[in-house]
Amino acid sequence: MDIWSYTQNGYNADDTVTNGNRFLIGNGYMGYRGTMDEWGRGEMAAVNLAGVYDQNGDQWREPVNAPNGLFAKLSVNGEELSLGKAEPSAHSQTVHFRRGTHSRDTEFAAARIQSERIVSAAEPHLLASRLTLTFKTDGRAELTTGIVTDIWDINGPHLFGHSYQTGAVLLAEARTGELDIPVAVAQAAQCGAAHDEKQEVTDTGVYRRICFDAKAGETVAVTLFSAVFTGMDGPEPGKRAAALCEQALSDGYECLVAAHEAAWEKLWQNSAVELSGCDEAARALNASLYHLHSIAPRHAGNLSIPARGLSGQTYKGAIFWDSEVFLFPVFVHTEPELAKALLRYRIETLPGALRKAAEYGFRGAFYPWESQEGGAEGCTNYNVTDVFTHRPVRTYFRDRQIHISGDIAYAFWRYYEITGDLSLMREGGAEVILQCARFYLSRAHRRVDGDDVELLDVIGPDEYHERVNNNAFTNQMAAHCMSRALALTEIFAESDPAFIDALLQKLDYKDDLARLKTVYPLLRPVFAEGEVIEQFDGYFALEDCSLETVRGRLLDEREYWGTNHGVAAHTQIIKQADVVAMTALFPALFSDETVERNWRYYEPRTEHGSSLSACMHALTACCFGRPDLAWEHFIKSASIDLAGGGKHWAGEIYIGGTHPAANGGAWMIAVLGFAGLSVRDGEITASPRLPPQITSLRFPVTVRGKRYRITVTHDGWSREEG
Ligand code: IFM
Repeated sequence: MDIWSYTQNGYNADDTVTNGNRFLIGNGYMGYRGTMDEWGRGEMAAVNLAGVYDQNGDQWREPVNAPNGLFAKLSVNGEELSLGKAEPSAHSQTVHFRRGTHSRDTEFAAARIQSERIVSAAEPHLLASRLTLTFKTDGRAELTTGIVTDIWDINGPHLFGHSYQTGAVLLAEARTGELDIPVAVAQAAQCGAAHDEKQEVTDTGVYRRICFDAKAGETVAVTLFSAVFTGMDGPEPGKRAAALCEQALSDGYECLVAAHEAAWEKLWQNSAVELSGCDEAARALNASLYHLHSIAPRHAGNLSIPARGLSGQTYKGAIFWDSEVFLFPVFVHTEPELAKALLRYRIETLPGALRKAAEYGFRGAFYPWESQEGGAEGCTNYNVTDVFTHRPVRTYFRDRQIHISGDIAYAFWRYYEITGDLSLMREGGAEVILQCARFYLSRAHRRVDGDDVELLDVIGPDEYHERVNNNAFTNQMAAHCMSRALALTEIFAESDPAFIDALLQKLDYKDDLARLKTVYPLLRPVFAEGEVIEQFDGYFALEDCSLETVRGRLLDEREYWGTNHGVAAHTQIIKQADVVAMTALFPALFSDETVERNWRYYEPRTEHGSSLSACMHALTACCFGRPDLAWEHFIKSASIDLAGGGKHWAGEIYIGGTHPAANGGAWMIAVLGFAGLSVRDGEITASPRLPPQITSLRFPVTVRGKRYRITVTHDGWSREEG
């Protein structure tokens, strides 16, 4: 088995949507779905842009898909050779993880179409593809290529006022409806055969029709270059896109691919986890890291990663807690500069979080549950549609999932712990933590009949139980955030008193600081050693039935299990790791016995209805020394996008796409779980807990500016510098 690529042989129309995700390529600036060269909106072909959002009318606000500059459809003697229309005698599709390429190989009666496609890892605005056409009959070949502006959107259209230019470089320009952001796509083509070319503008784009006489046995190569710029990249995106295409044309495809592959190789040198003993798992882990690298916004320095990556507009292209809790760990251990950039997004969106807290009548920073550009809250009050009535259902994710602010503070603190670098705190991280802590101070209640401090009416990670009191995970995150605010002021009081004094003064924080000291110890979840921790007040009183019982109550398989009338809401069945996630994120607080007790209680009661769930269970199983129990969760997390698992539709809403959190979770299980890597005060230790299927793990980590290579076997571990 080649652990660096994945190939699917044969064509099955039912795989169209899944393959769009499975074979995705991207570079953080844009993602190109794994569709065929000749496909369009019907097959969900899309060039999904990072950080450019638009709202059409009162539909959901979502990221913008750019026009497709790599479209290419071949006809021979008038017969269209399109997968899904003409029957292929053979077909395969491959994504190559090490090189970051997509390829297809399709045999029709009249010709064989092979293509390779890249979204350049070296030049964020550039895409290219090379088509190799081998003819089986003599005849007139017509390749229609160009820039297609009739594109797939979930809540679109988003681009208006299209204008086109023909010539050696084709150009399509349009503007978004809401914010009037220009989006420009250019295309250039090179054909290896003597040909005629006609160009035309239609209401679906600007095209060139490349016609030539083909001979049986002859192979013709056609190379396409496309460039994408938007108004977010600076002025005159059209000119820049055209200029980049001209440059690519003169550099040539081989040169672009060489630069692209070199950039990918560097990423792998920094991050590849060599897993020996199980090729299937090794490939799934490579696939996971591949997807993470394909969507990491290295070009920006202040963007984060949407919950479905760059695979489309699902979840409104928004940034969730997934970024800080599930994606950040891999980057902070392998590419700290990128981890810093992801957190910078939260610094820059702090004004949005302050506004949101104020809207709800609180002080401090309440981060959006689904964050878009500038910290705009993308989460609606009606985030689910009832499958029976087709009516929107009031959900409370936006208002009550307050653990988000603590999750963000947690990542800022981990960044400091692992890198030892306080510069991010100075750049705004300290302000983020202080404002998040202040939010919890103003959100908490103190009982009149006692000293307890409580967080009432919240939603924890388990979204099937809305509006609960004292969710253990939320209370712990809030307490941790408050305690980190205090720790930070102490660290700066020693190292840079002028900085912290000025900040506390600017934020008028003196009274809050005093309050934090008394409040946070009272908020921590109280539990006795080795006991099962109640997920929230009253959870144990809910009906304790099996997952199968609850599943059996469904009247429709797409029914939502949560909200008031959901089948899980009045039972102990939960959507995803909640208490288990708390024990995974705060291992020092819980003995192995407590972790195990809680795992054994909650795991059978967990639907794992979210792709975020498996990795938390695997991590904790490693903690209490049972990597064998972690294995199934590891495979599930790592192979999620290869297997095409996860939910694709919720009622009439498409919720499919890639699963970055599970991808990040797979790395966490391998490195933090199986290898037991831990970094405290700049010291690296490992405590191997390899499952029987794995003989060794070898991986790089970067700690306090130094790179190490860690090797873990069943007999122990070692580290080398460099
Ligand atoms: O952030 C998650 C949430 O925990 C469960 N629903 C999907 C979101 C995005 O992945």
